[in-house]
Amino acid sequence: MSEVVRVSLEGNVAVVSVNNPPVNALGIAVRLGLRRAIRQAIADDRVQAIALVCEGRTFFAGADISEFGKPPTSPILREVHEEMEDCPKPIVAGIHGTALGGGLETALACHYRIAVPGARVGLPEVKLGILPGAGGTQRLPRLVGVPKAIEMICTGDPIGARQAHEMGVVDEIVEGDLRAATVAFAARVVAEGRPLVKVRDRNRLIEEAARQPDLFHNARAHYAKVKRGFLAPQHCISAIEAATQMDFDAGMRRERELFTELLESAQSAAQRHFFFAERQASKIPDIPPSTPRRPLDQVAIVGAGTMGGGIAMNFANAGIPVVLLEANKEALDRGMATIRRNYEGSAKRGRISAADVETRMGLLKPGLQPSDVSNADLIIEAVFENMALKKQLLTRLDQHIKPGAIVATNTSTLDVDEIARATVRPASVIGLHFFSPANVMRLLEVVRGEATAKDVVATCMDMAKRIGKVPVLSRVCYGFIGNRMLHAYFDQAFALLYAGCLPEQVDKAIYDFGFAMGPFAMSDLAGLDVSWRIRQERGETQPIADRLCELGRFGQKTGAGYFRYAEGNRTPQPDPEVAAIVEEEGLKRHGKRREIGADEIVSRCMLALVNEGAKILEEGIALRASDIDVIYVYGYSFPVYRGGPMFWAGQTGLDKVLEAIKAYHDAGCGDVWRPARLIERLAAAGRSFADYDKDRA
Ligand code: 3H9
Repeated sequence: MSEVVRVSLEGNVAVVSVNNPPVNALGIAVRLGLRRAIRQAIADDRVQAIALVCEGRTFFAGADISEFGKPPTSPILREVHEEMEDCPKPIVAGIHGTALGGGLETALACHYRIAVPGARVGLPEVKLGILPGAGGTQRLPRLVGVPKAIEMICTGDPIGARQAHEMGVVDEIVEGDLRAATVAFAARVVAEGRPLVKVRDRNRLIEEAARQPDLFHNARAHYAKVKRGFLAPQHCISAIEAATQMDFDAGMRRERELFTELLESAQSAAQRHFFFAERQASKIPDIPPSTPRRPLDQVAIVGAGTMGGGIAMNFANAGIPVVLLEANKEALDRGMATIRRNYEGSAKRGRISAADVETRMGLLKPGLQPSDVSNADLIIEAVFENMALKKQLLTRLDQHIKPGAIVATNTSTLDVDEIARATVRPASVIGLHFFSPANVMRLLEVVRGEATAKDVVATCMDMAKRIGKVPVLSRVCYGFIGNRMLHAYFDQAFALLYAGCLPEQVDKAIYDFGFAMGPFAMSDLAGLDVSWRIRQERGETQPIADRLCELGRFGQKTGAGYFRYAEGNRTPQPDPEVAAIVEEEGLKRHGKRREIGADEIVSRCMLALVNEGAKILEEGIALRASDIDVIYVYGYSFPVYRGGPMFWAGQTGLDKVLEAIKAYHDAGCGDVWRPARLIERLAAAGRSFADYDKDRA
């Protein structure tokens, strides 16, 4: 018997136990082992039923994603499932942890399913740009009905065991020892002479759906809107529809065709890249996982403004006590009231309970004295973005901060090393760049200064996950990874305005590419006054933006910026007043205007990101190209189905990328177009950013 799949006999029940750490992915060794185990149990006359369980932290978490893109090895999962479903002896799946994707499909091929209360089940394939390709689109609707199957498969979100039980996915919830319960359930099935229930034979719910053709039409329209640009949800709906139009075997063949189309698509390649990129981002080559962590039981946030309040909520949400500090009582009261209002809003929308509001507020303690930070293991300053102010504040707090505590600065641009040097503990200082709104955005740039100790970095990477963030490490430079690249992107967005575009044209091209919004709607949302003030401090000008600010057009908050906004409406409306300013400034700069198509808009904005990203990589600011992708997808709404800017460049081809960058450079489009040496080197060697990441792993 293969090492990963073991069979033992308990009474008349064969226990098939799988152990393929870390998540029992259904790779070839597991598939072979499962098939052999089922055949062995069928052949053994002592066996009257089979209990299928997994060891370790979870039931099968799905097919082995790292096998995708390689030639399929027999037996493929659906072939194993056929043998399981046709097995003349009942098979009972005992589920703990997460039964996901191929894992849930395996359970659906069993005759009965039981689960522990904490288990979760789901078909998350859509998040990898594919569909459940081992019968999930054919079996799930037969069990739970088409509308619920569409929702589970198209969102990919898992459900808890209790809900799965109510929906009929799971037959029974069991407490205590799952292995023993699964064996007992299997023995009971035999003793009671219960039938072999094959999901494939249950047709009532899909026949019902076949009489409602609007169901599929409406689902297609809904997911075209909420998953704009994604191919997979539409294919998922087609596969489920097939279950209502043809018999089970034909439906399985249709599912396979649609699965293969998606698996071979650029979108799936991008989404699978992103799955691994996200997990890779928390690995830091010179900081081994065994690095000891500092304790983190109490946090202090200094500054109760929008940012500080949002940051504090993350910790309270995770059950970590927080002291929220302000210089004066009014600001503190205002900050606390805003947090309460946010929580109450969430409770009204049903996201949390009224009791949760009180529990979380109870974890937030207001403070006015510097000494209030003295019990904190982590102090995060979130005061106004000003170097002198931040240094002064940390110097004042120094004497109250306990030895070993971590001091974090929430800055999006300032030099973390300079801030660290102003304290008596530079090794304990780190940058934590939260994105706004800080209680919502998942990205956290963790900025490692030259003196930051390794255990401080390791503790902060862990802390980020504890509060539900996706941490990505950056070294120190102006704007770190995300905003430094954004600077190059905006440089091009403005260059396009001067050359011939209007804001709505640039935004439409970027929106159609897949971003949640274009650069100018984004500026209007963030507020134009912030960058205006920074430009003034740095002695820089941006005539179009400056003129809008001089007119008091600060974006959505003033009802006008690059666009106009009707009262109470956030939809950007093109504004002739802006068009006049853009045209005038464009003519001043170039003497003429030209027609610019969507392709050029996208090419210039994306290649600016890629070129700057490559410079960031070669300077060692980012560890990997894939880290940059994670930052752009989570922090800047880059479409995940394109994998992130660096992956997109790889799919475009680095030779073509370089050629276009050189052409913009030669056309005098600015220094931003000096090609990154890394791109030149990789393109010359016919290599990609993915190769670069692999070399450094
Ligand atoms: C599918 O099933 C297709 C079928 O319908 C059709 C087939 C024909 N494969 O996330 P973690 C690795 S598609 C390979 O940090 P957690 C992961 O890379 C699949 N590797 O742990 C990481 O490796 P490393 C549908 C996988 O506790 C390590 O395991 N299923 C897979 O935070 C730990 O992962 C899914 O999409 C995999 N399937 O979360 C579920 N899964 O340590 C994907 C994980 O080297 N998985 N790894 O970085 C998850 O959502 C989470 O991993 C899970 C655990 C919730 C299970």
